[in-house]
Amino acid sequence: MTENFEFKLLATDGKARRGEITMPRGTVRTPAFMPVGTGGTVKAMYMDQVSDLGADIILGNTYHLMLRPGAERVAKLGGLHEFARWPKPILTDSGGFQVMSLSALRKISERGVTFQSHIDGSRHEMSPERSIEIQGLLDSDIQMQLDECVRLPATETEIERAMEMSLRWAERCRTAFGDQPGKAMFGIVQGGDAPLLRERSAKGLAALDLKGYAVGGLAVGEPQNVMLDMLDVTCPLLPREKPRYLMGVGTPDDILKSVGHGIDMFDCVMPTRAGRHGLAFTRHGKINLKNARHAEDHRPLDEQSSCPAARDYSRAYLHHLVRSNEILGMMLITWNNVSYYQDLMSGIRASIKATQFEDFSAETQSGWAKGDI
Ligand code: PRF
Repeated sequence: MTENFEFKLLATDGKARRGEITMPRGTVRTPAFMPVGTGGTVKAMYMDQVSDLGADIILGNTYHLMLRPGAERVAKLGGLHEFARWPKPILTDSGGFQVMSLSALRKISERGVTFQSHIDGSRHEMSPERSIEIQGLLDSDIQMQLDECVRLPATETEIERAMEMSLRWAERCRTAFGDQPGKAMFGIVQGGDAPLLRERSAKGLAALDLKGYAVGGLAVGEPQNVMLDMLDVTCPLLPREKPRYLMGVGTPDDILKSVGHGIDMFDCVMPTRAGRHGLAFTRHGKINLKNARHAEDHRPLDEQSSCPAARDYSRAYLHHLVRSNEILGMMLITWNNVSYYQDLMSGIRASIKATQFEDFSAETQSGWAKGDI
């Protein structure tokens, strides 16, 4: 195992890339999907299940963990890996995005963000430096710069102000992070739906020579074609030999298309959140298990899946669990969904290796087109 953080590009197929990030806690095969483990748990799953499904890395949240149980407390308990019993790599989001979407009375200025906790109303401040300090206390392997994400639609003036400030924060975060050979701090491209602002952001960050780059500020209210257009503007301006992470994306279709535009890493609450709401992702598309038509359906979600949740339980039983609000219903459907997402990524990687990404993509999409069966 390496002492350093390294990204190796192993193969390309059109704009799609297959690679490997190596770091002391393990190797991440890309394109990668990171299950979201917000508060130190991938909701409704055991870490062993997450690992067994092929996830090489999970995402944790600065915002949630700083409020509860507190970053200093996690550090005292041996860091997030030890605390949550996930020994493999962890990426932490910086907190700004969650502050803006979850907390009350939030204020953002050049110094950072101030906000009130959504849990107990307590007041907090987070500067770019403090965000990096917290991520260090959590001992996360990939740390994200503090940024400001503007929801779309927004005025160009507003998008530009947030993008320029995020760029200045990237520098402050880089200084605060310093030189940590086995870890990485990623910058985040902002710039909304304005191609020129995306360009300025990507070039500004590329000049900072960071170990990886995220694309933020997308999947925040714009249509999918706008998101993909922004990737087309952004990706060519990012260094080819560094990983690219599209934050908070997305549906299986978003992921497939974004890989086709040059993205290497993803995270999203979709598989876990949908799982808790009775929505299952399968090769044949989404299945809403709340629906009465599953009440006497003997078939499993997918008899060909290697995941017991997909293969061994009838839709009728899953329907019953969901309707009765049973914990096991959430656990089984989340298990199925994370399995589906990890299998999708593994299929994507294999197809890039075989230079058959386009065919894989078309076949996968036509599977979904068969609809809610
Ligand atoms: N910035 C950060 N986290 C994020 C986003 C962002 O723009 C998004 C937008 N899709 C999701 N998560 N820091």
